[in-house]
Amino acid sequence: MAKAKSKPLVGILMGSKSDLEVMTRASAKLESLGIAHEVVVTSAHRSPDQTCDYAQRAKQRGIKVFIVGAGRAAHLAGAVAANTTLPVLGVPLESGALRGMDALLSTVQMPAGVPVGTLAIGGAGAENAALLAAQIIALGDRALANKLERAKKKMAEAVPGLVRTYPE
Ligand code: RP5
Repeated sequence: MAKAKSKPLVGILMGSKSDLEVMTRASAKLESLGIAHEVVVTSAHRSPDQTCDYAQRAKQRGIKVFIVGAGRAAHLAGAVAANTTLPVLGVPLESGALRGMDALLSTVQMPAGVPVGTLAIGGAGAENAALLAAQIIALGDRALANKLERAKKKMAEAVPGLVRTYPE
């Protein structure tokens, strides 16, 4: 019998199909942790109604956290945050002449009252957004919390420490 599909806990949103390659890092990290999620392309500027509708309906559909990537005049994370009380993690993406600085400033400079937790520009930000989303979900999920603790230990073990002394 086919395994029942789990309901998505994380909504990964991005402003354009051109963001997909970088944002796939968030999806891959969630997949490696076994966290059900969905990936949606929707734009604050090109499809504002669709963005608003998705953000407003997400909570009742069981979504716990949003990860939102956008480049240039990146308003998508802010537009989602304006329409939900769920945590929104923003990933500024590199696109165009300003190489992500534009998106970083747009994403990070939210006015008081509408929070967006802003990650690093690009792939590292996408991956860390997935880890942060996992850490938020793990507050109510002991098995996931254990998984994250094991991964952190493994990461520390892979750092070599002392590699050379001089004189030997
Ligand atoms: C933003 O503009 C998107 O998030 C993307 O990073 C950037 C460029 O989009 P395209 O013109 O490639 O669709 O809204």
